[in-house]
Amino acid sequence: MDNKLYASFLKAKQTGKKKFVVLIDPDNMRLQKLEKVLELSNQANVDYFFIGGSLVVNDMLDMVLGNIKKTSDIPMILFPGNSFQLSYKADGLLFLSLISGRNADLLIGKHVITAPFLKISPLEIMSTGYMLIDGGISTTVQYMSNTTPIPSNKNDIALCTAMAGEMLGLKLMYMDAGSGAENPITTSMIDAVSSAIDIPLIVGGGIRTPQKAYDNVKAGADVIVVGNAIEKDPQLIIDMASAVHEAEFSSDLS
Ligand code: 1GP
Repeated sequence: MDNKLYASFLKAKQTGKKKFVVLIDPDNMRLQKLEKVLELSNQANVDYFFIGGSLVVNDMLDMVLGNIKKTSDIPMILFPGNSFQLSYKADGLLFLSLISGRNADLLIGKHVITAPFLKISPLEIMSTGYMLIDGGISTTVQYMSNTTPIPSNKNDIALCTAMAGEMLGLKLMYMDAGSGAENPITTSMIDAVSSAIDIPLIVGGGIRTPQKAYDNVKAGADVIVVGNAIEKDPQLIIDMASAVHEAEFSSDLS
C-alpha cells in the first residue's frame, strides 16, 4: 500500500509545517457552493480535503469526489461517519477508532467488518485515534456514536487517552469538538496533548475564525480542519489557510 499521504503528514510535522484541511460534508454542500469552495481551496493552497459526515444519507459521495477530482489536485481523504462511506475515488481514508468512548463497535467492531474491503481497496488507510471533546452542545457525532465526550477542561484525560492511542500504534490523532461545536477545543488542551505525543495531531470542531486556527497551531496542532464556518462563508478559506500556513513563520498574527 502506498503511504504517500501519511508520509506528507509526517514530513510536515518533522519540518514544523502546518496543514489546513477543508471538510466537505456531501450532504450539506450544494453543487454551486462546492464549485466556489474548490476554486478558493485551489487558490489558498489548501492541503487536503476531508470528505464525510455523521450521516451522508444521499448518494452524493461519489459525485462530490468526482467533481473535486475534475477541478483540483488537492488530495481527498475520507473521514467516514459510518462503514458505508467508502469510495475508491478518494485517495485515502482515516481509519477511525473512537478512543475517547467506550463503544466497542466504534473502537474495533466496525473495523473488523470493513477491513477485508479496505485491504483490497486502492485507498491509503491511515489508522487514527479519534477523540471527541465536549464542545458545549450535543453534536451529531456524540449522539450517533452513543459515547460521552471528554470534558473540555480535563486535559489530563485527553493527554492520557492520546498517549495510550499512540502506544497502541495509531498513526494520527484527531481531537474533535464535533461539527458545529459551540466551544472549540481550548489551546491549553491542544498544548497538553501535543506535548505528550509524537504523531501528527489533527484538531477540528467549531473553529470559526482565522485567529482561532492560528492559535491552535501555535499551541501544537499540526493539522486544522474546518467545515461549518466554510460552508457558511467559503471566502473564509483564504484567511484560514494563510493563518495556518503562516503560523510556522511568525510569532504574532496581529
Ligand atoms: C468536524 O472537525 C470537524 O468533525 C469540523 O468541525 O464543521 O465545526 O468546522 P466544524
